[in-house]
Amino acid sequence: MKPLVAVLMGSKSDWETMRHTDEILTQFGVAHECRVLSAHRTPKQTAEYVGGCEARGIQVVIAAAGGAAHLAGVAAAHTTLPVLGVPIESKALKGLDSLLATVQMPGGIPVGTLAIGSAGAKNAALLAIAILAGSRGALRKKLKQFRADQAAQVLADQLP
Ligand code: RP5
Repeated sequence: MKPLVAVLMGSKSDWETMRHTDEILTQFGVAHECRVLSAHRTPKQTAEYVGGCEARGIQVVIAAAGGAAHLAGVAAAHTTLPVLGVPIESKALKGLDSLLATVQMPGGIPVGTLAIGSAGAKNAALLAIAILAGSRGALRKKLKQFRADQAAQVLADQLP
């Protein structure tokens, strides 16, 4: 199956967080591919990869990075596809650095920035699914079911 979502991360060390994105996309049956590409360590390859995404049928790019987290912004500079940014929880500043670097884009080049860490990684997948569901009824149905199951679980899990 041709991938619809590209999941990028600045380092293999980001996988511990980004495996949540991978898991949710897999759970929903959304074809995707995960790549380690860095805005700083592999700038040329990052530009080439993102620049080629649209022609390959990819519809959403998710980019995660920590610290000087420029990956999502650089990705957004090279494509008009929607780019969702996940700030990785850094050791030094607990991800506040990643959040600010990802979210503070100049007007004109948008990045939809999610929460720091695993919540952001999960929600990036769910937001990508919501975007894709706009033209895919079956996916919209799955998303509604996911929400209903989640609500039922919260209501069932009451305090003693
Ligand atoms: C960023 O630097 C990566 O996204 C990662 O979160 C952080 C640390 O990378 P490593 O030193 O673990 O490779 O570019």
